[in-house]
Amino acid sequence: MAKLVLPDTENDVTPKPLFLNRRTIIKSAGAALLASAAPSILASQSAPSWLSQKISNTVFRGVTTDEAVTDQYDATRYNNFYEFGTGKDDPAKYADEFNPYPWQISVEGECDAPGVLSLEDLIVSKSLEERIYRLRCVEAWSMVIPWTGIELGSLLKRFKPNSRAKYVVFESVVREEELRGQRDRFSFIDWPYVEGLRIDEAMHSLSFLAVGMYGEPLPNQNGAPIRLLVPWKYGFKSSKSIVKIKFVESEPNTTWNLANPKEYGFYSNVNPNRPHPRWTQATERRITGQGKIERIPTQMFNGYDQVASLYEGMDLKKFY
Ligand SMILES: Nc1nc2c(c(=O)[nH]1)N[C@H]1C(S)=C(S)[C@@H](COP(=O)(O)O)O[C@H]1N2
Ligand SMILES: [Mo]
Repeated sequence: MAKLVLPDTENDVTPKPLFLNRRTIIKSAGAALLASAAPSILASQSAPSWLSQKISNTVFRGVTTDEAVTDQYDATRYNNFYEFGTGKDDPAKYADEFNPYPWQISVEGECDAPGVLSLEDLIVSKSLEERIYRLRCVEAWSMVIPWTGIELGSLLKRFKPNSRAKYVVFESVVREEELRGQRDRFSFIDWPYVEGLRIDEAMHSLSFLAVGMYGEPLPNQNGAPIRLLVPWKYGFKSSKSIVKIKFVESEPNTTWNLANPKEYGFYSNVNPNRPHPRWTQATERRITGQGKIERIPTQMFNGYDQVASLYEGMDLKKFY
């Protein structure tokens, strides 16, 4: 974490209203101030202008929280994105080796209207919303991040999943030339990075596809140009840089479950009562910025109780 500590120019955490204010101020003050006030996020500068504009014009906030929002600096410098390497600072360090635009997503499997769509096809006609979500990594750190995007379910419906569509699989990008983690022959991950949800989880209104964060297009290190957010599950379920969505009939194999089935289950709902075999999940280290880290209790479903009905009658220690 030491690398993330900024010069102590601001006190403690920036409360949300101040954060939002600052963003408005930064925006209206033009590029020069932007460059000095916020460390530049070069990766997002390759995003097409229609996308930047659509994101920065988004005013509707669908979901929010009273908690302090994590500084943009930290949320874009301390990442897990093994395609760039396993170090927390690898994704930001190597982000500009990846050129996500133009982008296509293929939607296939058990559905009546499969297709290959460009990012424009998916996003242009939709109205975006901002959602401030807690992100709880299975490693027991967490952040609070404002994302811009669309509900996953609203997008999935368009492809008309059929009655055999019981699960949805998400595949991340494979580009060995651009993603140095995929060139690493000692990598324990069999690329692509694959994740999945049960169809009712995918259709839940909290499941979200983001194209932006902090009012800007996603930086490459955070999963440009489009990534999933499933805020009641451990962070690794929130796949980055998605190229394929597939409707399937049976529970799919997923990257972390394959890597270590005892430690990482298919469901991976945030659960303070089920310790990871090597550490407790009862608490987490909340990263807010300026080097401030607070140890706080972890909440069941990461505090998103509205999903509890999805798991009625299931033993969540068995289906971890
Ligand atoms: N394709 C892909 N998606 C991924 C990962 C990854 O390594 N590859 N890491 C996951 C993990 S472990 C976490 S905690 C979150 C981190 O998201 P962030 O870096 O935007 O905070 O991304 C998830 N999505
Ligand atoms: Mo994670």
